[in-house]
Amino acid sequence: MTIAAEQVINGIIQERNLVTELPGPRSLALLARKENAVSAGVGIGLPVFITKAGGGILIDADGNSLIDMGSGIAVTTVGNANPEVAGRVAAQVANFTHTCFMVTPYEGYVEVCEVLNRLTPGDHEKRSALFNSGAEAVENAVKIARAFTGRQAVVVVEHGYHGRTNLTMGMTAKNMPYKHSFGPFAPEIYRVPVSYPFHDGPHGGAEVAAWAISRMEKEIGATNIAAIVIEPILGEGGFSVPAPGYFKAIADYAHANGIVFVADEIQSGFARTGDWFASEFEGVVPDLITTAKGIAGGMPLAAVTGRAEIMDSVHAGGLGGTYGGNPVACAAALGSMAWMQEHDARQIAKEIEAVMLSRLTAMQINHPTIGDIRGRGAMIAIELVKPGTIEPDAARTTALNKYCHQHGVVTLTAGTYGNVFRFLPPLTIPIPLLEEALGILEAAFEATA
Ligand code: PLZ
Repeated sequence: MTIAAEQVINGIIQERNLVTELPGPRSLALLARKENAVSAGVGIGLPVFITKAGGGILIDADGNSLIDMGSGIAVTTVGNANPEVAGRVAAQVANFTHTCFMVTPYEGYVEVCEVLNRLTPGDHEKRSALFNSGAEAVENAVKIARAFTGRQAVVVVEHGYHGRTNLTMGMTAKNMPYKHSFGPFAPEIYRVPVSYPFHDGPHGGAEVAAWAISRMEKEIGATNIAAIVIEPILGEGGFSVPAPGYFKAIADYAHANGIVFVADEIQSGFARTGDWFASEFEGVVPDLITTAKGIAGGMPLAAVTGRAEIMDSVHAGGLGGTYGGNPVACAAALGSMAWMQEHDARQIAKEIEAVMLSRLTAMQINHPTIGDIRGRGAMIAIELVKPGTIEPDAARTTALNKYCHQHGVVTLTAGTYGNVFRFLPPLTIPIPLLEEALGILEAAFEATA
């Protein structure tokens, strides 16, 4: 039998194929080594050790082919080892691997900043600065906002996630596993309500924004607030999309009060949701945007992009770091950005959304534990509850996740209550493979009923 050309990506046949139980013997041996060599503090979702990946498939050390519904937490949006990324990375590695941009610069860094300045919302003058991780980008957005405003307070929202460094742990809502026993956290961080339509009952976006604004007024005072930092779609918090009006009202409040409005688009950004940035669905132009994950096809790169007058308000030498904007990571980003533009990535994300929403909506009829189906583009989630209520069903979520893992589908959970099942497939996943993953999810619902 011949295999249709579109079913082979990166030399990998795009089909799920299990040749051992998961994890198989080689992965189990590697797991034993992991336990002896790696800190127990570093957890693993599914201990199959990966040797090759591409399209929508991950291949493990035992030769199993698994369907990738996580993209390494929204990172490999353009697919793993995308040839456009791999080719540019190889060429860059052969030329030079590092100089430190602050010591002797190179063009790739500037070019990545130019692309980010062009693609982020708003046609005002912009500047960018590059870093290594999402948390580092968030930290720098706060530094920049404080330098620009001369103010200290940072406002974040319930269910928000911003990273694992000290400042970003403090900005993150959920205790376990991110914050527990790691305090004290940085001061001057304030948390206000976020619109969460499935939980808010009759309260719409504008009303929840009014509560949040009232809290800022009474508990902090607008003139003390340097920045409001919000994810336009909650990431780790469970993919809740705020009700219309919420995000815009908070942004308007920030702009009316000299507060820097920062959209953390580290998870929702860069074509993932069917537009370059999720902020665009509400017509919001953030002052600063933080990006990471999907911008560089798997290489560590992050950025802060925003209004030139804010970005340039920092003293010379105030921003940086040894590796920030590493040339190899920049080459990967340029490859990833080129692929997205050539292949109309935003449209692919919308096609994935259509497939997922129709399958999940059909599943909900037989499985009323699916309380809510939400998200945008290739960033979709379901919230699992006791039928007819909003009472979380974390146990069912864990059971479903386990079933999918055992059957060769790499899935992720999320949510403050651990009851959200989220899907972040790479845009290179063939639709039949996506359908197969959803079929296994359906079987998981039946098996765990
Ligand atoms: N802001 C919105 O989603 C990273 C974290 C996984 P880093 N999310 C995945 C985990 O358990 O550590 C994230 C995010 C948003 C910031 C970050 C932080 O990005 O690159 O992980 O530092």
